This record gives sequence, C-alpha cells and structure tokens, in this order.
Amino acid sequence: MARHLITSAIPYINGIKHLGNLVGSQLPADLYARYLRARGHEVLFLCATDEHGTPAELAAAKAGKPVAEYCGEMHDVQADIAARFGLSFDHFGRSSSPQNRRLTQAFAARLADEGLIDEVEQQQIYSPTDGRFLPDRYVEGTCPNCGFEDARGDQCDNCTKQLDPEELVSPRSTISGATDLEMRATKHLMLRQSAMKDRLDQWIDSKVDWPVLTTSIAKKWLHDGDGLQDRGITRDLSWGVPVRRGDAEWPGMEGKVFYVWFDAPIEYIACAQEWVDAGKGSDWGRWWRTDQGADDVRYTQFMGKDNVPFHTLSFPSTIMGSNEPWKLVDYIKSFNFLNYEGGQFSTSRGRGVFMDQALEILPADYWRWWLLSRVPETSDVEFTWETFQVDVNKDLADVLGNFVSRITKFCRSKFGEAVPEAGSYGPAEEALIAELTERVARYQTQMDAIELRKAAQELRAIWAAGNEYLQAQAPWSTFKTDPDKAAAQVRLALNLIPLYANLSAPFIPDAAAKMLRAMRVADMVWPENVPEALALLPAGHGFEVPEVLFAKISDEDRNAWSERFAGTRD
Ligand code: B3M
Ligand code: ZN
Repeated sequence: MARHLITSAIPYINGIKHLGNLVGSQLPADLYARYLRARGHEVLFLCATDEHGTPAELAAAKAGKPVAEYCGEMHDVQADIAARFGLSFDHFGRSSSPQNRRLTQAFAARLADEGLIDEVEQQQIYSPTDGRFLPDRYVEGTCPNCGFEDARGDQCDNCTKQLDPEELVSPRSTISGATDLEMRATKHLMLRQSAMKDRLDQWIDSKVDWPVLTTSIAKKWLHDGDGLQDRGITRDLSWGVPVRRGDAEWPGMEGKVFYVWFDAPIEYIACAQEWVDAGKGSDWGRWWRTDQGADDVRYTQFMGKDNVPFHTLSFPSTIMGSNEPWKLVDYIKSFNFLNYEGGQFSTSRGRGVFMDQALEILPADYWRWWLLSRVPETSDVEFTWETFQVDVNKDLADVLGNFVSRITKFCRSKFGEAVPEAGSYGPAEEALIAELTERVARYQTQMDAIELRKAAQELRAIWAAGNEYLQAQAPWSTFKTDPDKAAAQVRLALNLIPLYANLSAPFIPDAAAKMLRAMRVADMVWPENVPEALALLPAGHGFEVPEVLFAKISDEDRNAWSERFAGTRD
C-alpha cells in the first residue's frame, strides 16, 4: 500500500466547463484516484476552482455581480456538477482562499530572499478616465496584423495573433471605452526562471518515464529561441492575491496582485490545508512537506497540454527556488485536445457540449465511458455524435448491459433468483477463468502506467469475454439436454457480474454500484485473485434482475442532439 497525491488542473471559475476541459484533466484524474483507492492505496485527490485573473473579473462584470460574489456562486455550481459527474475529489477548494493567499505571499517572500525575484520598471497602458493601469484584456483595438477592429490586448480573435496591448491601433478601455490612454511607468515583479534553467533541465532529464507529450513541451520552452524566459508574476488588477512580501508590505507594489498563474498551482498545496481546515483531514504536511513524511508520497498531476509549461517549469521554479522542503511532482500526465464535430470546443463562443448540458441528456456513466475510452492520449481526438452513439450502443448496451440482463433473466426463468448449485466447471469454464486472470493482470498494468486507452480496451475485452462465453456455451440450449451443466454455466456467468462491477467502477461508478446492488454484494472489493473473485457468489446466493443498465441511443436522439448542439450556447 502506497500513498498517492493526485491533482487535476484547477478549472477557471468563469463558467461551466465543456467536455474537452473535463477529459483533459479532472476526469482521467478521477479514474486514476478511484482505481488506486480500489486497490487499497491511501489517496488524496485534490481539485479547486481557479478564481483570479482577468477572465474572472470580466465574467463577473458581464454577469453584473461583484467578482467575489460571482466566484462564490460559480464555485458552488462547478462543485455540484463535478459531484454529479462522479468526480471524487477529497476536497474541491478555491484559489481565492485565505490559505492560498497566505501561502502565495509566503512563497513570493522566500523567492525574493533567494534572489529569484527582480523588480523591473515597465511602460504600461494607463487610463486616466478609469484611474488605473489596463492589463491585456482590458484593452481592445484594431489588430495591427489583420485590421480586425475588436482585437483584445492579449490576442486577436480574428487572426489568432498573440498581441501586447501596446501594439493595438486606436486602443480603447474595455471598462469605460475611454480612448485617452497613455503610457506610464510602473513596477512589476519578475520571477527569474532563467536562473533556474539548469536545475529544471536536469530534473526534466531525470524523468525518463514521463509521457513524451509532457517532456517535449518542457524541453521546447527550455531550449527554443533564447531559452527559458523570466516571467512577470504581478498584474494591475484589484481581484487576486495582493502583492505582499510574506506579512510585510512590498514597497512600490501597492494595489497590485500576483498573476493568476503564480497563485493557481500554489493552490494545490493550499487545497490540502483547506481540506484539513474543513475537518476532512488532519495533516497536510504529510502530503506536501518532505520533512514531514511526504517523501513517501507519489504525486501525480493531470492536465491538458496547454498547461504543461506552467507545471514543468513555472511551478517547479517556485517550489525549487524556495529552497524549502516541498514535495515535487513525480509524474505529469498530459493530454491532447478533444475537438467537437470538425472544430474546437470553445467556452467563449459556447461551442460544443458543456458539463451541465451533457447531464441533461444522459447519466454521467455514458459520458465517462466514452470520454475515458477515447481520451486524447496520443493525438487530438474528435467528438462526433455518431462515434458517441456507436460506442455507447456497442460497449455499454450490447456488450456489458446485455450480458448482465441476459444471464440474470435466464437464471430467473429457469432456476429462480438465486445462484444455482448443480453441476461443475469443465474446460470451457477453466479457459474463461484463465483468460480473465490474464486480462485483469494486463488491465492493472495499464492502469498503473496510466495508459488509459489501453486500459479501456482491456476492460472492453474483459466484458466481451463474458458475452463470447455465453454465446458459445449457450446455457439456454444446454438446459434442454443437461440442466446441471447449464446450472454451472449460469453460476460462473453470474459471478462475472460482481467481477465486472469492481473492475469497471473507476470508469462507470454508478452502473457498477447498480450491478453490485442487484447481486446483493455489499462492498466493492478489488479482484486481487480472479479465480477467488469468481467464486464470490456461492450457490443459493440471492439476487435481483437489475433494471436496464444502459439504454441504447436511437438515431432520433442522435439527430436531435446533434442539431441542438450545432450552434453556440446562449
Ligand atoms: N485554470 C487553465 C485551465 O483550466 C488553468 C489551470 C490551472 S492549473 C494550476 O485549463
Ligand atoms: Zn488580427
């Protein structure tokens, strides 16, 4: 038994996440957490809302609410949807927590004491009308590249060029529309990542087992162009962690906050403190401080590829640079993107299916299975209603669901609702038990390695093996000539149901629980020994025929949904 700390990238607060966000971090992290818990490991699985930065301020303004109130409400909305998706966080925290504020300010003080923070003077856009500096998204104007008139200060939505606000032609304030903008000098803090380059490089080099997607992105930022750049870690915003040097004022930094990407990963630690302060745990240092036992912890992070630079370079710079005994990540699992019907999912344009909408249509397990079995591990993957329909109908309804309903119904009709006693196992049964023993071992190997598509494939094959056995042995025919033999066949097939439930629970927890309830099995127990697990239900053990586990998706449903989600969300 080991101890596993698992974090998922923390979702931005501004709005409900789409399925592309979900599959790129929270859902695979949940799969892994559920699997490790089932294997008997001690797991701390943390996630939170990422509440600072311009997107939060702008979304709150759009909703006509004070930003703190908006974040509080959206946190609850996201927590509720996460729970309904079965995301089994031990704690779902908030990056705006007092714990994170204190920790972020303390890290900044440590880094400054280590000589890793520079104070630099910069020229920045100031709006006398608004009485403030205007960071990226607070300025709009004409794109110098394509002439688009509503380009944002950080990027042009028309031609996608990354911009600095000063580059915009005829810039205006998005707060007041003021155009009398001027350049003024202001001071900002820079984290000297360049000074950490060699340490980071060696560290990444030592991670030979990491996914190539993770290391290649880190290497690119370390070596391309002029190499790793220092990073501004402060912004002229009012919403965020106020810039302080620990408990002390930071002269010249009044009215500024830390950049959202500086405090967001620190929330992984603060979240463990929030978990303790919420009374759910008793010792966060055991998970995060190597001087308090965290050396024994295996720490795995899950995220989309766009977040990799921040987790392989920026956050490790913060951790290593502090020269304090913090736990560093052991393994970073990153993902490519999920696209939606020939384009991208987009939060700002409301394109694709969002988590709340998905649950209006179908229960979480349908989505969990499709997303996890098609998780964009090695390349980008496209969601289409057609593949969704085909996969759900085949894997969940025809293979798993059908197996369960067929064998329980057949048993009820011929032997009653209890495991039949007569007959004994022959070569076909021994062969199935041997095949499943091998497949379960492979499934575990893939799950341990977080090779999720391969694991899903193996699980699908485990389900299919039961169906093939039933098809080949056909107890309904056997029954006519040799009822005892049919009884033995049914006994083994019924025993496959709890085995399947336990193995499948990390992917489809609700269906797994239903299967166990129907078989009157009280606890989830991982089948460490497959032959033993297949003898779990003794002769005479009562069960019920469960209600339909998975309904098929009809062509009408598919067409209606694909039409409903063709446009953008209002
Ligand atoms: N909120 C970006 C995202 O949701 C960002 C992740 C922060 S992880 C510390 O994709
Ligand atoms: Zn443009």
